[in-house]
Amino acid sequence: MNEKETIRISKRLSRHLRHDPAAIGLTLSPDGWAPVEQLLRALNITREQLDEVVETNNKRRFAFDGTGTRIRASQGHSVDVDLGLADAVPPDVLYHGTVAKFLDAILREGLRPMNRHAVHLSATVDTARTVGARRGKPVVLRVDAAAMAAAGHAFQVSANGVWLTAAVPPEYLYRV
Ligand code: HQG
Repeated sequence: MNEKETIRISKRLSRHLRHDPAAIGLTLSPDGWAPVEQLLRALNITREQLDEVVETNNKRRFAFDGTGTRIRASQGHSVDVDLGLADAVPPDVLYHGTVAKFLDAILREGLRPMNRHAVHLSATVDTARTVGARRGKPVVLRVDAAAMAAAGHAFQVSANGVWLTAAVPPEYLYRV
């Protein structure tokens, strides 16, 4: 497949495995898994195409279960799933990429998960900048994750290395 085709399939997977499984008649398990066979039929793609998209995806957004018969998105859901991720000790500092127009609200009320299940945080400034750049000129915030953890806030890390937490109160946020 060419890159355009893999990106097109990846976008469809993101949509249906994170936000709208019902649109293609899919039901996710409570922990977010979809049966691979059913997904292939619904999207009219082959197992080889799916494997290639999963394997080459730049953010490794999707993962198969141990048997290879089920697939799920590793983060980013808006549908009600519980990925069952264990709490993890975050690095002392994490980053969040956003854009200037959200800054006043964020510094006032903190980071909220908006439509997703959790606030998404990055381990590096570079990654955060890329996340913010999806919406315009990126603005990067530093999150004092060590202080949050010490205060009892829980963190999880997704299978593809995105740090997740329920919310970030403003006192832990700093402009980079
Ligand atoms: C902002 C992509 C106003 C927040 C990325 C962001 C990521 C607030 C937007 C993943 C706010 C939500 C998630 C507040 C947060 N007031 N705005 N209190 N709190 N915001 O897309 O972090 O490519 O849900 O700054 O790479 O941008 O899909 O979150 O701009 O990992 O795999 O509200 O999605 O991954 O936007 O991105 P999103 P995000 P994928």
